[in-house]
Amino acid sequence: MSAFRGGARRPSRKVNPVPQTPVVSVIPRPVSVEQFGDAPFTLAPDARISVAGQGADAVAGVLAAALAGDCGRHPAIVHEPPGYGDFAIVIAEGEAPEGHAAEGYTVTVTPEGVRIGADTEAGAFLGVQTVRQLIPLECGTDPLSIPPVSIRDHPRYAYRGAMLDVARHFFTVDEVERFIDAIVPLKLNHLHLHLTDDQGWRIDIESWPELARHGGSTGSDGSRGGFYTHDDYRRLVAYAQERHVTLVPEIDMPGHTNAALASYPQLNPSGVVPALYTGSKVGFSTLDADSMVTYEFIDDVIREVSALTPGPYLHIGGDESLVTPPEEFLRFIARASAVAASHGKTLIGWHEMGASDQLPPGTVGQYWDFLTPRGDAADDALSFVRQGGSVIMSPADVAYLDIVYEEGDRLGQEWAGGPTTVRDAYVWDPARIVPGLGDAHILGVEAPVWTETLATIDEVESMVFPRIAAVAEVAWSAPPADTAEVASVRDFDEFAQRLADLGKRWELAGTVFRRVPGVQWR
Ligand code: TNX
Repeated sequence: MSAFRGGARRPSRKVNPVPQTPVVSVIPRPVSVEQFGDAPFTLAPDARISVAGQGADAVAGVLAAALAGDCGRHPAIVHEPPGYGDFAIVIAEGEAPEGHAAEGYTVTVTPEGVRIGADTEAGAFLGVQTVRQLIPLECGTDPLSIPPVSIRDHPRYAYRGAMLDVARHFFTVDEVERFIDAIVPLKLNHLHLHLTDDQGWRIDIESWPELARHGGSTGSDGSRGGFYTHDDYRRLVAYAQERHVTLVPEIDMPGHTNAALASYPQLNPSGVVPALYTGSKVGFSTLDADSMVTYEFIDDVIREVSALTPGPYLHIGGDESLVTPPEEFLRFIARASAVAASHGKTLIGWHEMGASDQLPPGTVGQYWDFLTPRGDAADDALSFVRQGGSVIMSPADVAYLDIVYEEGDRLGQEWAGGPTTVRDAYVWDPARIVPGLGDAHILGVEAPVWTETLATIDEVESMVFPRIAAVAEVAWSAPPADTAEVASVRDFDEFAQRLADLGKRWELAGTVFRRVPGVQWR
């Protein structure tokens, strides 16, 4: 690992949490939960799902599928006002908590019924994710009843993401869909796909076919490789879209490009291709900033990927370009980002790209340094804001999902200041990392999983769960009080109780997760 990544072990934090009101067992924690009365909702055999408003049918389908899959119940979907004991999904202006029309929702449970209200289909979809966690685990055998409760909820951040590295080890469309299914209950709404790296190129580029054919033919540790055709990628886009997840494709440059350099001699100043790479080193490859061909290549690649991507964002990497001389890096970023932006997407780049003061308007930075910024990381992150953009927070020592849980773990990496426990992943605040970078300029939070050591989707899940639940709550739920101490922002013990319930749901869903100590798994 490069020296830049080294770092002292994080100091142990004294946790002295603010007392919190009891909540229902939902992750991420809803903004407001009121419990009233004792009489629960009980599902009758003839209960229905009443729908009103644009998009409510689709959301009702999601709820119906959950009730069928989780509980073996089959309520009919009707376009009539709800009767006693029905579910109701209402999408209309003014249903969401005020000021949170985009993704806010309410859920009200009384003996008369379960009502989900939202201004948008996305909000109602998120409400259904909450209702799923309110439904008791034993709903397949016991009567299905839900305690009376009134929930008002909305996200702290608009961008709540996970990143899957499909470049080091390749994962099939089915495997990525399984990953999407597993992150949706956590109200994550972006999936960043790290599509290219030294070890593999995973998206077909029809104008440069060798990228995928040759550059995608292997992966870390000599794994079998693979790539997505345009049709595969469209399938993924549609699957994600139906679940209100936006795909964010990343084409990493100028570093992390050995697979591309190995596929086309003209991308190399020497005209000679390097061998394909299957190791785990970073920072040894670079595109040539001073060659015309480099920008023709970028233009073609970004044109094709942009055309396949309905979402607003396209990530162009920019990280760890350790063999690109600094002046050359700046020339490259200015020119490459202009070419990339010409295809209409808002660009995202790892924070190193902030070294450039020539970024296209609105370019988003992704901060991956530590809770205590080192080197130029804080200034690089602020540079995106100075240039009219915003920042996604992915501090590696808490949000990187491939960092080991405990020293000596078989899977994962150790470079980010020691192991990361679930508590570490939970007790931090995105707005207290880079001085001067507060919520007004934080687009959101993302948890990346890099896959140098993770060869199967089961191995990926065994690293990702449960830590991703902690990061998802950081991304969704504002801290309960305006406290001065970051350590007192979140009550881990209360979170751990909810996590135990979620673990049972993961088990039933077949999601692999790690039964870390400190949680009373059921
Ligand atoms: C850092 S931080 C990387 C990846 C590695 C990962 C391993 C950053 C943007 N890049 O290239 O896979 O560490 O943990």
